[in-house]
Amino acid sequence: MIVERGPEKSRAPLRGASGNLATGRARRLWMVAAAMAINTFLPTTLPAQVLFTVDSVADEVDDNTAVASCHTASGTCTLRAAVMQANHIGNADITIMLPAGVFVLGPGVDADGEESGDLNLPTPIGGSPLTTITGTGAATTIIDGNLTDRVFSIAVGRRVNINGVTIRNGKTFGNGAGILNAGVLSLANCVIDHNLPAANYTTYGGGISNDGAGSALTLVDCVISNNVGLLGGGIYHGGDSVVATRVTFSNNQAGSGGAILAFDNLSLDHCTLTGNQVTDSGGAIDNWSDNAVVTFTTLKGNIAAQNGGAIRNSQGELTLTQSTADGNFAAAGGGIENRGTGTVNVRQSTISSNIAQSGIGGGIVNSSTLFVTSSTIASNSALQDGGGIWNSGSVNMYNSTIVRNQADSSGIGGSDGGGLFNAVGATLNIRNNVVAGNFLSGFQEYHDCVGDVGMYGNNKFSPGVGCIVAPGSPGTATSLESIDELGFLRDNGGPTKTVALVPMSAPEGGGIVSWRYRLALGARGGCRGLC
Ligand SMILES: [Ca+2]
Ligand SMILES: [Ca+2]
Repeated sequence: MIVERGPEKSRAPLRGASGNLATGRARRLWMVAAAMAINTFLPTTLPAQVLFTVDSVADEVDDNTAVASCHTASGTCTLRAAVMQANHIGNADITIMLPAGVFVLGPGVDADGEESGDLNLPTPIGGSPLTTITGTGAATTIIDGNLTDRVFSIAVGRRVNINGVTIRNGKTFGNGAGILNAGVLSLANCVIDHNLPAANYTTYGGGISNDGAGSALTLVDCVISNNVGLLGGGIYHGGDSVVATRVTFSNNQAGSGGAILAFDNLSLDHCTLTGNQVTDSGGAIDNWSDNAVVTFTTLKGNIAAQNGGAIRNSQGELTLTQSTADGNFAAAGGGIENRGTGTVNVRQSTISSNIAQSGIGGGIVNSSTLFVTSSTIASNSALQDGGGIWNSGSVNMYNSTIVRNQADSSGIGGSDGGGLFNAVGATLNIRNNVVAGNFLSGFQEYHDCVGDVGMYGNNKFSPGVGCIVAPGSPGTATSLESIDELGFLRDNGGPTKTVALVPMSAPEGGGIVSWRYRLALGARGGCRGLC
């Protein structure tokens, strides 16, 4: 329980110890220590801490914000009255406790104030107070915009924590139908559901817009679902940072970036992005940031009508580590499209069973810079060229496995590169890779590559099939003894599913552990028996 209290009394700065002062290094160290001690005990004025306990689900204003209590004309404390009073109380940390219930907001318009429509949290009057809104859990405390206005509007400089609530049914002609954040917002144990544009597809950030200098959004243990926006169905991120941990983005819709569209620092860790859809590109993620990091995350069943079923990297740099993109759909680049000036790093990850329904690149389309390290590209399918990867830029692949991908999926012919398609003039280098069991639909033979491939280290291909070795390549290209050496895509103990190479002299998973078996486990990080 937080008790109301005034500012703490200031303390006098500590004085440094008296006595003889050494010269030289010892004296400098003393001065540093003394400065640190003084800094630690500089006079401080902590903001007051205030608790408002909401006792009514009605949407009713505070009847006198000059009086520092949450109070309505009905003699209650409502969510709106508490927020209004938090805005007027000055430099004080406010905690607003919400009971279980559905808090339906009254009508408003995008430009309205704190008295109506969305709940405005403006720039603080002074200082940097923290406003905390705590519900009883997302299943039981629900703040509902009633599809008349957005739900929360947080201005620049405002710090807000929201915990244990559902925010739903926001609707706006502007951005951020659920939450428009220009401040510093942390969300935990939340659901952001079914927030919509008022005009057809003009809203940036159906669920949340995080935009403006200094804006930062942190999400932990949340679900962002069924939101709709033009850019970023779940989240539009044009601000400073978005950090999401254990967040599920599901069934959001947008023009681009079904789950999230990001222009600056983005971190997704242990997240799930599934069932998001776009009419353009980037079924789950559309990245424009120089610092997009996706770790321990699953992207599954996302759909882009154009490119990048799971991810489009439009520019900047996106790193996918220990993650899986599986079963995503697009016209081209069923899993990932990397274009423009973008760089994509795929590390210890699996790109599997993605489909380019009408174009090139079942797993990945790359026209810029792509690095694939200790990863698996398996069972992807393209209607046209490049079942695994289609490249017109620069690709470097290390210790990776490209298997059972399919090009020319309709079998009508004219398309090439079951595993890898390297366009004329493009660069594709592989080091210690297995590229095998790839095929063209309708043909009874394997088809691993089209185009020159730079070979480094030792590389294995389907029996009797190979790639054209780029002139001057120092590495070797040899064939597997049998295609039966390829195990199934499954859990072999790493962070994602992998394809093991089965020792021909023993049953899969047992018997003699040959160099091939070590090779098979390489997608877990090592360079296997090929180094
Ligand atoms: Ca009041
Ligand atoms: Ca408002």
